[in-house]
Amino acid sequence: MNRALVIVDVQNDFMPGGALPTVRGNEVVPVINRLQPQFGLVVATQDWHPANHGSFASNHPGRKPGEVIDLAGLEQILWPDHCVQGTKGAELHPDLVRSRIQWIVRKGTDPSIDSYSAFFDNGRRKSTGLEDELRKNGVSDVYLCGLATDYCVLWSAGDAVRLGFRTHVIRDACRGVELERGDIERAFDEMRSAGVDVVTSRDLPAPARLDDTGLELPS
Ligand code: VGL
Ligand code: ZN
Repeated sequence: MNRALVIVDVQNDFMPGGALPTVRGNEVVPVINRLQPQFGLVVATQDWHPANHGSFASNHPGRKPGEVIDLAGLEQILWPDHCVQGTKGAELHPDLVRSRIQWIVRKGTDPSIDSYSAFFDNGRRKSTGLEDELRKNGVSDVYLCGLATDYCVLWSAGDAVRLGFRTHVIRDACRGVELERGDIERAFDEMRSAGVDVVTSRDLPAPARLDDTGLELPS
C-alpha cells in the first residue's frame, strides 16, 4: 500500500472570520501538521477563483449567498466572494506546514463552473491532474482532510472512490460550513454509504517506513 495525504482547501477564507467560514476550521491545522510526517506523499488543494467566478453571488445581480441557480447547466449554490486568486484569503493558513507538500492543485479557475472536488470540476468535464499525480506515485490509499467537510472534502472523497482508490477521510482533521444544521454529519453518512472509510487521526495505521525518496518500504 502506498498512501497519500490530500489536504483540501486549508485557506484563510475558510477560517472563522474569513469570507466563507467553516465551523472552527482553524482547529484542523495542528492535526494536519501532526499527520503530515506519516505520509510519503502529501499534496494540497487550493480553491483559486477569478473575481468574475460564476459561484459568487456578487456576479449575479439581485442574488444572495445561499441561493441556488443554474450555472451553465449545473445546480450551483451561490457563495460570498472567496479565495480570489492572489488575495490573502486564498492563501493557505499561515501555520500549515509547507515543507512536505509536494504539489498544490489549484481548482475553480474557470468562471463558468465550480470545482469542489480535488479531482474534477463539478461537471466532471476537466480533470485537475491529481489522479495522474497519484497514479504516477503508485498510490493505492487516499487519506483526505481539510475544508469543507460538506463540500470539497465530500466531493473529493466521492471521486476518489469512483476512481478506485481506497479512500479514507480523517474526520477530526476536517471541518464543515454547516449551511443547514446537520450538513456535516450527513456528509459523513454519505461518504460512508459511498464506501469511504471514515477514521480519526488516532486510528491511523502506523506509518510505513519510508526510503530516502519518500517511497514506502515493504513491511
Ligand atoms: C468550498 C464552497 C465553495 C470548499 C469551496 O472548499 O469546501 N466550498 N468553494
Ligand atoms: Zn469556492
